[in-house]
Order: sequence, then C-alpha cells, then structure tokens
Amino acid sequence: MIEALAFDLFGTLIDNASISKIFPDLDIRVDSKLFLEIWRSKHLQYAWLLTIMNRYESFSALSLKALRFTLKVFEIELSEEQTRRLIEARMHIDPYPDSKMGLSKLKSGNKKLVLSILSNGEADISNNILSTVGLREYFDHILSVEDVRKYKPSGDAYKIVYDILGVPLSNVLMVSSHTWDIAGAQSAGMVTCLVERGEESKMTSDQIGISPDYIVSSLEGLLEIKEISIGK
Ligand code: 2OP
Repeated sequence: MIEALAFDLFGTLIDNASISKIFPDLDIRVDSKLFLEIWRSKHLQYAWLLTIMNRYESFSALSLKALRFTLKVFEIELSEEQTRRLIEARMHIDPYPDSKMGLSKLKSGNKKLVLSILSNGEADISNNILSTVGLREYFDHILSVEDVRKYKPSGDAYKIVYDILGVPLSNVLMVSSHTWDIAGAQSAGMVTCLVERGEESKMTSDQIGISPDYIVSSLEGLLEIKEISIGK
C-alpha cells in the first residue's frame, strides 16, 4: 500500500517551457523549444557528469553554466543583468493546469498520505517556486538531493525519501514526467508513476523500454490508483 508520494518538480508539476514568456523582453528571438531543450539537456549532462565523478555543484550553479553554453550555441549575447533576469525567471514558471487540482484532491482524499517533493533542485528554490505558484501547502516535505550531493537518477538520491520520511521505498510512489527519473526510482525499489507531459515522455518511454508501474496523463489520474486508497 502506498503511504507516501514523492514528486519530481521541474517538468512534472511546473512547466519548464513557460520560462520562454520572458524571451521577448530580453530580445531573444530563437526557436524557444530547441533553445530550452539544449539548455535542459546540457544542465542534466553537467549534473550527471559530476555525480559520476563524485563531485557536486548546486543545480542552480549548473543551470547558469548550461545557459551560458546554450547562449553560445545560439550566438546570443546577453548582458550580465539580462542573464540574471533569465535565471531568475525560473522562479516564476507556471504550474501545469492540473497540478493544483490533482494535489488538492489527493490531500483531501486520503489525509494520511504523506506528500513530498524530491527534486534535483535545492530545497529553498523548490520552496520559493511552490509558494509562488500556490502549491506549497500540499507538501509535508521538500526534499532535495543537495543532502547527498548526488543527482537523480543515482540510487542515493532516492534513499533520502526513506531517511527523512521513514517509509520503506516499496511503499512510496515516485511521480515524474521524466523516464530517467522513473528508471532511477524503480532501481531504488520505489513504485513509479509516469506523468505523460507531451510527446517526449511517451516516445522516450517506448524507445528505452522503461515500464513504469502506472502511467497517467494528468495528476488527477493519480486518484484512480487503487494502492493510494483515495476516499478511505
Ligand atoms: C527535478 O525537479 C530536474 O525535474 C528535475 O528534480
């Protein structure tokens, strides 16, 4: 039986693509989808490289380094002030439209459920973003891999959930839109639920043969999972 849920934040509860709303203000005129994909891929590449090498830098610091790389690829020159504004815009990205309703129904449907965030981002950043978008109240714990200085999908990153919540990982549902996150959580012994956010999660999932325990198309789909015991 599921006693706790751990949610990924970026790309699962909040929509990374919405950062592009600041692009016109900064005079960034590019294919925003491609720009964001290169930024995100480089960011994860840096994070995983450091973890493999047993080194750590904060997710925010790596975001800035990956952004500088991406700006170079697109031959965009931003002033330090513009770069700062773009990085700060990460704090104001929009939640997916189903996030609030799904979380609120989960929380009221089973009062014993423990809801947590497990993000590669730092806890203070997650706290700020969740407060800004009105989702902070649904979470009992905001966990960050900064405690173990290893990024998801490293096994140690998921063990934080057991260390802090004291719930066996086999009774914790990891909810993420990233197949790499689902793969890591599954290896660590968690139950997994893939949230399909666009074509990307579907395609990657098919192509690398990940088999999440559950697949939902929105957070409200979590309410249908019997192991969560909604309404008891
Ligand atoms: C997270 O929030 C980066 O989506 C990833 O951990």
